Amino acid sequence: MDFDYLFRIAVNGPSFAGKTSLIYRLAEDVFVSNVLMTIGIDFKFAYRTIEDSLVRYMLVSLMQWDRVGSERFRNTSYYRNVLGIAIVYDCTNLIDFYSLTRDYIGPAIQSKEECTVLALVATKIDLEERTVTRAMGQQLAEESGFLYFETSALDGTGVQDMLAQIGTEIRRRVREKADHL
Ligand SMILES: Nc1nc2c(ncn2[C@@H]2O[C@H](COP(=O)(O)OP(=O)(O)OP(=O)(O)O)[C@@H](O)[C@H]2O)c(=O)[nH]1
Ligand SMILES: [Mg+2]
Repeated sequence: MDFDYLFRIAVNGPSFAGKTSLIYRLAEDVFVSNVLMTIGIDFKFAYRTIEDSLVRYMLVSLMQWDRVGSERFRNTSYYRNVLGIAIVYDCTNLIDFYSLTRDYIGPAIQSKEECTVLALVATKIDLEERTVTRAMGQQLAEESGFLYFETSALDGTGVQDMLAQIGTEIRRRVREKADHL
């Protein structure tokens, strides 16, 4: 397919957060109820228009290497040539939420490139057993300089809007940079 822009977006976050489910919702508008844990790499394309431009989003999620005990692999080279980083967390998991800064937000800030758009994404907001509130997510995002979104891959809430806003912000920054060349 012909496209005007290619925006590569890394989708990262704790194991079981819902990264793959979010990617499926974005690329195919489905919820796969028996999705398997990601082994190796997981990626799909999603196509959207921003104004008159067709954008191909390459959505990439890597296996959580920490699961196999190799801490040092966490995040390395994950963010090369990436224009957006979405850190996804499960809003019913308070323990994971408290580790986000150390494990994901900090490394993303450290290794991101100049134009990279950073986004914090709460997911599974359809679940009643939610423990991480919107205010908590918003505050963490604000402190860290991230955009903030609330989503459910299950019913689709907030998912398309998240990609549209991230894409619009990437496009703005890429253009701004081009103007300064
Ligand atoms: N209720 C609900 N469940 C979800 C949602 N998104 C994902 N899940 C479930 O949460 C579990 C983990 O989802 P995955 O998409 O595999 O999560 P992941 O972050 O890719 O997990 P790993 O690849 O193992 O790190 C699965 O049982 C999903 O069905 C959601 O929005 N709502
Ligand atoms: Mg996965």
